[in-house]
Amino acid sequence: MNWLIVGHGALASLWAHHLHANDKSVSLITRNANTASSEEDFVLETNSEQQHQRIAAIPWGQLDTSRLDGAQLLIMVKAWQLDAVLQQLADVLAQGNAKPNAIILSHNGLGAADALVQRHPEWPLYDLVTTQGAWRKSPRHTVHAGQGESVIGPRQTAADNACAAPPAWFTPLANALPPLNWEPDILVQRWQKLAINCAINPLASLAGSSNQVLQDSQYNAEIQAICAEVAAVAEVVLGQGRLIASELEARVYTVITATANNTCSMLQDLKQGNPTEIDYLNGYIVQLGAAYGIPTPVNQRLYSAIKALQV
Ligand code: KPL
Repeated sequence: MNWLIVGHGALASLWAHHLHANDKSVSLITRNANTASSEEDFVLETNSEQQHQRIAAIPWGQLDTSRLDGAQLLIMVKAWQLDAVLQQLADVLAQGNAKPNAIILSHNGLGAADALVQRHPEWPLYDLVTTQGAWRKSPRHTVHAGQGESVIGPRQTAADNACAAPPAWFTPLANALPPLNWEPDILVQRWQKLAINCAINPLASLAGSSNQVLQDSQYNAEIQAICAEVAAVAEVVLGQGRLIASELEARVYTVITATANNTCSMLQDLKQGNPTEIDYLNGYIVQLGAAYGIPTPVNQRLYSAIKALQV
């Protein structure tokens, strides 16, 4: 089974490491268009223990269609990068008859590359939602700082009936980095993760601290309000009773505890001077709220505060 991992962030490296350590054929697809394929030394640090692995790195320019045929692509890029990456993939796929087994997308937020995805109903698309917490000490050194959990399922819209059984590649992926569960109704899980990120990412980023800071009771009211606003918007988009504000809140606190030592991805982005995913998180809620006449003042305030920090 051939796994191709697209992404340069901590989570892409984390999954590449775990698949490789489980004897899977894994290659990282790199940004550089014209350099040669090579094997590179990557370090994964878990509980202060370092594990070194040599993982194949293939530049996009060298990615011929034969490598894509029957492969599982795990695309772990930022929400704002997804459109360009999927366009690049569409261009490579258009050069031949290659059919990937699976194109698995994993990023924070909702709404990324929706228009492009709709133009490719033939793609075998899946969404992976994870609360694993990881950060990069350097481009090839990743720290696994928070033991989260993951779910994966077929991409679908609110109108679809989700009933698909897990494909053959699911078990090897689940064994590589557990816990990973199969979830036919992945859309509702994406919304739950959206609420988690709408709360943790901007609040921890504005505090300039690891997720632990949100265990302080001074954040309770804001976390409650964020979850209530997300649930109100979700009620219109997903239907009544699919997201319950109090359950979202409980999940936020579970993830805060599990990832207390992690620096959230938004704060990592801000520290590195990169764009954040705020448009696909609180920005997405504000946009839908405006479209459906649902007030979202707390998400709006956090959205504006993070936008003001972005270079
Ligand atoms: O998804 C995350 C992120 O940082 O983006 C969490 C789960 C909140 C971990 O920090």
